[in-house]
Amino acid sequence: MLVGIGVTVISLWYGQNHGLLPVAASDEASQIDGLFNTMMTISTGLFILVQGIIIVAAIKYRRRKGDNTDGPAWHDNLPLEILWTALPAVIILGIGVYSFEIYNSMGGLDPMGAHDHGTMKMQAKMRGSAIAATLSDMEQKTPQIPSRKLVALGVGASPENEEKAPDLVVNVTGLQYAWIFNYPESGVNSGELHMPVNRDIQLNISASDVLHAFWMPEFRLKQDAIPGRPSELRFTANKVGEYRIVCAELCGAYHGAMKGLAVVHPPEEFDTWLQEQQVASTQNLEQAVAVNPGELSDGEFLAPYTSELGINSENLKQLHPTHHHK
Ligand SMILES: [Cu+2]
Repeated sequence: MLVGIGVTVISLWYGQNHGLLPVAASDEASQIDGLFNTMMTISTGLFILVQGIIIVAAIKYRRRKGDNTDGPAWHDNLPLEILWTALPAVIILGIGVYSFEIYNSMGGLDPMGAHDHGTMKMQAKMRGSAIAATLSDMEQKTPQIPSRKLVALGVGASPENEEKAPDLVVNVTGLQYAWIFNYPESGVNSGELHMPVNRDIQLNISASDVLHAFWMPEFRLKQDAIPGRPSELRFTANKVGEYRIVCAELCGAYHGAMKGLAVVHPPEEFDTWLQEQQVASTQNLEQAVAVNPGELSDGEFLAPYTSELGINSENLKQLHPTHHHK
């Protein structure tokens, strides 16, 4: 009786104080941690019980000096067998139902649901976006809504957010060996995932070459990034700070270096960041246009090469001004 109470108290304490998990930075994380801590409590109890019995038995039933007889032959103990079959079955069933409940409340049972108006509205918006159209091919690739025949992948809207569009959509592309983030509403591209705190965020995840896995340990979220198959993560970051993004699928020689940064801002700070990025990307587009060789005259096009070619600028001016390189 005393031993039972002792084991229970130790297990309950260790289940809450194991210190194995990093900080929990999303609404979803606390639920996952609840499940993990429950399993930790049960495992600690079982560990102490099994190891305790082994140690006690090894001491109590050790061979005494001069005793060369066989031990008693034991077989078939029906009540014991029923107990050690039923107990794990009940525990596993309980954990199964518990984790199913958590997965459901996170939105894991219906990712990219047919009623997900958020994604569809967002994609319609993107098709009309002039900024998105000028982006390079790779970044512009938007995950399509999968055909009904495919199983949708990821974590979708929680049941209470089902009919709501997400506050922010970010397209995530995994490629050897980086994560690229595209904000379809503003046309911003970034190598870091910036987002506002306490907002409903939707990540549309895809890969442009091989399998990757998008893992945010502090958010307790992980989702495969698959070429040709979009997947989704929908969640709420609830702590301002910087967090790791890790590729969790061996994707090539530099897989170990495929890390990223998730930055959770207060909402106003996020808006400022987004505006800064928009300004920066507009400047980049103008620079790209300025060096488009198709728009240069022969003289302008050849000017940087004159010293290599041994031509002076006077000779360049003699070239026919209407002749353009295409
Ligand atoms: Cu990878």
